[in-house]
Amino acid sequence: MKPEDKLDLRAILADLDNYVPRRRGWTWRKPVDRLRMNGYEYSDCSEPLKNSVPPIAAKSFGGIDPQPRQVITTEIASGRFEDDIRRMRMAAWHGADHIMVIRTAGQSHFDGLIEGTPQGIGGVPITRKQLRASRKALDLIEDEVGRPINFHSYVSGVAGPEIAVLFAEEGVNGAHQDPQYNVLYRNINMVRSFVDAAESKKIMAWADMLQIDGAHNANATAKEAWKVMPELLVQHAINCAFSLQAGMKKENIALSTVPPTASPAPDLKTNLPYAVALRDFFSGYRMRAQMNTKYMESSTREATVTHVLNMMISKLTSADIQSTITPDEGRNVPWHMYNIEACDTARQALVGMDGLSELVEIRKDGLMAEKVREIKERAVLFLEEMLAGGGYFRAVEDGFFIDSGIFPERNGDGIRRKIAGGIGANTVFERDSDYFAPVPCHFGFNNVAQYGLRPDEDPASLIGGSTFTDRSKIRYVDELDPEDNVERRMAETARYADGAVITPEVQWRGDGIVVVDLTFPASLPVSQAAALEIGKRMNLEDVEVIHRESLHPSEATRIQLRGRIALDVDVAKLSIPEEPKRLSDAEITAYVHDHPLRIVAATVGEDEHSVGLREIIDIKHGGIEKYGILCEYLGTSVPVDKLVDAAIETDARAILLSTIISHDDIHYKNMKKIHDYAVEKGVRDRMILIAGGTQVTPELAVKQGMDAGFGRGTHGVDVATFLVERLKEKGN
Ligand code: Z98
Repeated sequence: MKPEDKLDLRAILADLDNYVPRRRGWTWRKPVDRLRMNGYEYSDCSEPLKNSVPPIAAKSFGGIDPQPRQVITTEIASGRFEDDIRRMRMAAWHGADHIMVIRTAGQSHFDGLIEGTPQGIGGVPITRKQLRASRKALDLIEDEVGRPINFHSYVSGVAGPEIAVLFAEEGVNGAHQDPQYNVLYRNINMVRSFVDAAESKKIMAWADMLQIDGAHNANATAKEAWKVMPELLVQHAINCAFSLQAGMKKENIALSTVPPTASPAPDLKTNLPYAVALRDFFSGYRMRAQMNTKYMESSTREATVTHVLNMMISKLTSADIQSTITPDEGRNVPWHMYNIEACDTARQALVGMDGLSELVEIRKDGLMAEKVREIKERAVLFLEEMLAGGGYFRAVEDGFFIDSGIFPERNGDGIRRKIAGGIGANTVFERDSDYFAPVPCHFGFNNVAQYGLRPDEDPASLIGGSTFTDRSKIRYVDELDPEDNVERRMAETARYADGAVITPEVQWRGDGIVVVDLTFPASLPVSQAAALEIGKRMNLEDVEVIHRESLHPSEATRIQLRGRIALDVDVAKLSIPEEPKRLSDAEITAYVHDHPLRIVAATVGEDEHSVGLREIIDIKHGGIEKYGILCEYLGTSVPVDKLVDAAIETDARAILLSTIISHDDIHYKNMKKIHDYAVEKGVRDRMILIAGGTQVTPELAVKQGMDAGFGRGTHGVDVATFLVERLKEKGN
């Protein structure tokens, strides 16, 4: 795959029934000891990518894109896997190597494996076809970026074990699995959930998948998230202990940690001791750090502030995986740009904090010690009370979890589930003494001895193997839904398939969605109504306000609209200006160092508008003096002959003349005059003449005898690039 070529969806869908995923299991980044890039030394970075889009600021740092040591997660699940894989490619180029997909319609509600069809349900149904197409695309993408990409989904609901098998077969590398999630948030029977979890975890262990637990959901659900701190530790503990029992390796068990509070609360005072307490209790386990969805509203800026503060904690306490899901999920507009922005925030912030632990140390006394101890004590007491009261199931019946008080305080409003209630109640039976299941990695009792097998032999050998050992046994079912399937969707957007005609999009090819940012000098309700009206008059369809922010109760309100625009563009008919060629700062500086260069500059004629010219010269905003070019600014309204004479006297190689006034084409007339005068003086060949100004059209300036003309939007680097290139052409 070449960077300039789009993902070939047809090729990905072709022969999918025979595609074999490359590997099983999770992959961590490869740390590099003392990575060197552009003269910097990094302490906590990993192997760089082969291809990437570096952070925007990298242009000032030789285009470097150092990769932090943490795995970076993003969740991509727009409901159309054919579009998701394109976004996966974008995310990988922006530093993500852990891609999650989830049904938007609640995976846990499915009571069976969905093969072949989305059954008209929204979201990504995680069918075999969708998983396989995504994994196949990711295999291409990981070659392109030069780093393995972990593919991840969720093992939950009463179909959990079947889903785990599907994931193991299809090369899914990680999954959320936590029976408490089913119990508390999806009202699935607790006994059934734990039995299913044992089975699922066993399968996940076979596939060497990384597991993430579900404790973070308590944060998102609780009335005040910081009050569930003690029980979060208990929830983590339950899932960790249970997972070990089911045969998972400790290093494949990740805690989903979420800082319980956010600014404007004193964020670090709560979140940092919490993170420290967690790591004290759970050393040896992996930490997957995620933001708290609870506090995310529609402001990307606010989400970014919290995200970065959270990442400081991740750095200080060495999280292994940094999730970027919340900044876009929290906004409820998980669109291309928000996914990518969040990945960029993580990559850049983590790299920016490189070496933090070599510079500062977390205190072990004072407020920190007090808070850590308090959280731990509350958690231990919670666990003890749970055990004393009859154990986990009983505690759930008694509403121990997600109570709005901070333990030991209780407000009696916790989530309560009945041990004999919920979905899948009474579906668990004791195995008979001759129980036998011809499957590998089965949890618990399996009477293989009755068929003469040793405990370490694969029970499936009795029926000629299983899908885990023989892929030909996997039955691949294509989509069955005649309406909602990839072929149908591709036919509907065929117009946009090859990129010859394009329309804006936020998540799906051809969705035509645009976002409009408007600020009105009015109150919030007035501005909102006005924005919708403007949206309609802009001919946007399905206009909706997605963000509102008061700048002042009466002076101004900012509104973001989304709407659909029924416009597209034929690329062949566009006149696409060539990107201006720019030399790097280092190249220009090196050239000027080796070939000292002096210029003179002035506004000419009756023109007093000097600001533009001075910005081009002045070092402050990147003017050409920063490259070591000696600039003689002669002032305003300088007669053209004086300008040329001054250039000759000072042995300058170039003249920069600036002119704004354009009535009667006076600016072009002055250009012609200066050219003629330079010819008359016999210096035109040696001298480079450059004219600039808001009304200057480069081609017309050249016609008047200039070497170059620069109009609106010119920066010092453009002028300096031209000077250096022209001097090189002239053999200096
Ligand atoms: C995250 N997107 O952490 P439904 N099991 C567990 C979960 O945490 C979840 C599911 C299953 C965020 C949080 N978490 C979302 C332990 C979901 C999926 O029923 O499909 O919504 O559950 O990545």
